[in-house]
Parts: sequence; C-alpha cells; structure tokens
Amino acid sequence: MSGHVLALSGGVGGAKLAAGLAAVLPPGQLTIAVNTGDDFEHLGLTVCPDIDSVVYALAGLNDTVRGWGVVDESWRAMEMLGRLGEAQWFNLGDRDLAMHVARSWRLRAGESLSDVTARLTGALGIAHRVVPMSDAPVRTQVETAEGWLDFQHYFVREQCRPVARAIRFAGTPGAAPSPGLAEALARPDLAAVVLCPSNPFLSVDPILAVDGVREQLAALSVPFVAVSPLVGGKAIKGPLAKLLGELGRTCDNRAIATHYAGLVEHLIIDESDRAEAEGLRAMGLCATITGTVMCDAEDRERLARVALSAARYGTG
Ligand code: FO1
Repeated sequence: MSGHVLALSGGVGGAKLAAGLAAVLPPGQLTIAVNTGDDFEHLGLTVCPDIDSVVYALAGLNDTVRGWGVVDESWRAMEMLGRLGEAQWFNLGDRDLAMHVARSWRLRAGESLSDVTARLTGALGIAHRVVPMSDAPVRTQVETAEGWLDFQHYFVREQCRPVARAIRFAGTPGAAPSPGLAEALARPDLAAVVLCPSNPFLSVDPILAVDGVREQLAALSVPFVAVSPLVGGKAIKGPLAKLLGELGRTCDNRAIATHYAGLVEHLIIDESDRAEAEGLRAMGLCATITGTVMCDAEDRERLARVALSAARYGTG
C-alpha cells in the first residue's frame, strides 16, 4: 500500500518518531505537522522549540542527551548575554541561536512561518515536509496559582513546578491551519494519520485547537494511530504525569485513550504497560504492544514501521 502519511508532532519524543517516519517513508509520502504553541519571542527572536526539535532530529543535528537543541553545542553567546545583563533562564546555544536569527529576520521581512521553515529545512538538506500547524501565532498558556503563565515561563523558567489548573491556546480560535497541514488533510491519497508520542495536553491539543483541524481529523476515514507518550505509567521526559494528576486524570493509557476519543482508533503502548491493553480493547480501541522507548535510529525506524503497520500501511 502507498499513499500519504500525516504525522502530528510535538518536540522531543514526537521528533524521534517523526525522524523514524522520515527514515522509512519517501519525502513525497510524509507531512510532519508540528506544534507551535510552545513558540515565543525571546530577546527579540522568534523561538520555535518543537519545529526545531523535529528539524534537528531529521537533520541528525539533535542533542540526544539534553533532549533539545543542537549537538556539539557551545554557549559563548549566552556567556556574553549574561555579562550584558540579559535574561539567562532560557538557554540559547551558539549553533541554535543561528536558527533563531535566520528565522526571525525572515519573519520580520514578511515571510510566513511555513515559508521560513521550508527554507531552513531545505538548507539543512531535509527533503521531507516539516510544516508548522499554523502560520498564525498560537501561544500555549498554563493557569497556575500565579495566574496564566506563558508556556516557556511555566516549562523552563518555573521548571513546571506550579500546579496547573487549566491550559489554553491564545490565538485560537482564529488560527487557520498552515497551507501544508491544510493540504495534507485534504489529500485524496491521504492513507494514515500518526500521532507521535507527545504530551496530549501541551503538544497535541494546540494542533487540535487550530481552526477546523479536530473536526477534519475526526471526519477522515483513514486509520488514525497514536503512540502513547507513557512508559511504565510515567512520562519518559516532561511534566505529563504531573499534569495528568493536576488535571484530575489517572496516569495511564486509559486517560490517553479517553483524551483522544473520537479521533484515535489504535493506540501503541509500551511493553511495560502490557496489562493495560485489555482495558483499551474493552474501550473499542485496537492496542499494539511494543517497545516504545527510542534510544537510537534503529529504535526510531522500528517504531515507525510498527505505527505504519498498525495503520495498515505497508512500507515494503
Ligand atoms: N528546555 C529547557 O529545559 N531549558 C532551556 O534552557 C531550553 C532552551 C531551549 C532553547 C531552544 C529550544 O528550541 C528549546 C529549548 N528548550 C529548553 C526546550 C523547550 O523549551 C521544550 O523542550 C519544549 O518547548 C517542549 O517541547
């Protein structure tokens, strides 16, 4: 079977599976639509962490130990910014900084985020389509006892310590899907949608909040497969487990499945959560059990093949 695959991705974990999909699918058969709710303006630059995580992973430039940013990074610009009395809470590596400079001036010159992303991915030799979820600014915000915090203030500056009461996506409704996402959703040869293992509340919900996206996804008649971000009842990285508790949910795959009800028909869960499969099947879902921890390229490609096969998509 062939056809087009639409992958929806957040940052770190999602980017790994996105890279796996790019390794097993030809460029013309994959669109990776990326969350931009984490984007923000910092020191006059537009930083798009999830797009960059996907771009660096596809270009083989990602720092796999730190989880974000560029490998072989240096921090001279940060040191100098510190001496100049500028903010130090958000770390911009020297190589990463070049990405934000290249993006920011082009945006300021009038290019759309889609155009800039295509330009930068092309320059890094990425042949697959990596598109923002929207060209309009959408900003994820988390309500805490201190009021509404912008996402990076909550995530990096406050290290996710404040208790989250609610999450909203400023700019929605009113943010149209990017041309690349709109085109992928409307393709007559769309054969599968793959939801990468990203945080449902912080990384996937912003994509679903883009005008019409949830409704269009729900109306598709193609397989919709999600890889759970939970492993052994915990998130590998990030605040998902803490958030699930704070938002009154259980920290298990049932909560993930319930969150995606009406969209996802097949959930891929980790071997360590094997005992949950029966409950998921009782909810009417298909469940595949496999190792979902991606440590290297082999893991990423294997999981990508499992996801595509769950979507009844043959890769030969
Ligand atoms: N995450 C951190 O925990 N600390 C940082 O200083 C930091 C800097 C940073 C710079 C560029 C970039 O693209 C990402 C960066 N991240 C940092 C990661 C990022 O904030 C989050 O991982 C994502 O937004 C969540 O997907």
